[in-house]
Amino acid sequence: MNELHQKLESLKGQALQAFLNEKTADSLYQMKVYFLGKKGLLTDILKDLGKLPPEDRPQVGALANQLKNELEKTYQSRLNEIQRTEVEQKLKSESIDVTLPAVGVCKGSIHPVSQILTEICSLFADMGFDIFEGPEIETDYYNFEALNIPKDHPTRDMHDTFFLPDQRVLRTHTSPVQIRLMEKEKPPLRMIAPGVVYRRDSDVTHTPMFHQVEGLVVDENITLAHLKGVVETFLRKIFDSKTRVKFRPSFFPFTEPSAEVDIGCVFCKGDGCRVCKQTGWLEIMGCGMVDPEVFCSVSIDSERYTGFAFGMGVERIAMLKLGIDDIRLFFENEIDFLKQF
Ligand code: 2U9
Repeated sequence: MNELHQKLESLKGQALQAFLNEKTADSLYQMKVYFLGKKGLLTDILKDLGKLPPEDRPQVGALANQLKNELEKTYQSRLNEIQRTEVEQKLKSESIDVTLPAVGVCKGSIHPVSQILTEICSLFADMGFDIFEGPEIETDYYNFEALNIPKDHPTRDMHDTFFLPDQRVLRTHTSPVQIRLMEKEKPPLRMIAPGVVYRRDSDVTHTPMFHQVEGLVVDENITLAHLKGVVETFLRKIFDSKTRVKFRPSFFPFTEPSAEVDIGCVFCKGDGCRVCKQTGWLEIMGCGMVDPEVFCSVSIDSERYTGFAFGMGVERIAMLKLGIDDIRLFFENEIDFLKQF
């Protein structure tokens, strides 16, 4: 056996061992390139073929070919084996245990703010109120001017308005709905306007978008007594039938006189707690008799007709009814929070 012959035999042993040791198709291929590739060990060994006596060359050449074929075969069968194992492992890991209990399908639920909004609307509907909606993008006229809030009036600051091009705004209250209705319909009117409104404000009790329900009643001989009756009835239905209700004088440009309405604290029942800041009272809504200037904007005769209006924040009512202390929870869409309701 000449030296070349020995080298080929040794390469065969190493290559067979290496092929059997490899565990992945990639590394097996690397090994094939290492031994049998163009720049591999076999090519290297055969470079010395020319140094052999001519009579030995055919025999060694044939041996090299035979070796190459054998190694190719071993490579292929090892590759098949690896691929089969890979498929088997994949099937095993992806197999489905049909005896496992089924994963429950989560049923959605109505958002707490929508639930309270629906409850508010249905209470007013029961009292004979119609429901109207309007656009969320409003003109300066419908959001401010027609409501007796002229340009440069200090109360505009309180509205924290989002301004849009062309004198348009995101409505800061649903009051434009009442203006649009009064332009079209003559009294008697008894309606509420639910919907989203926008103000540039954000903390534990304010979000840039929130829901309001405003109400309006216009007819001959409507008085503050009607306003008090409707507001008290509503609050005792939405909270507790024994809820204490208090009217405090206030100011709004669109109502005169105006009042803010407090209820006895729903948490401490009036004893004083953190939520009511030890006062025993919670501010819940605003209201008043429609200012004659507003009737003038919509050409309703304020000598003949009077009216009352009120407004409330839906999230605030939801927070008090459901015992939630951060308004932002309503808008975070956390399933664990929402599924409690
Ligand atoms: C017209 C005339 C009068 C609607 C009113 C309030 C008082 C009020 C606030 C409650 C909490 C807004 O969401 S809040 O910050 N609203 O206090 N709203 S009277 O008065 C109107 C509306 C339309 C034509």
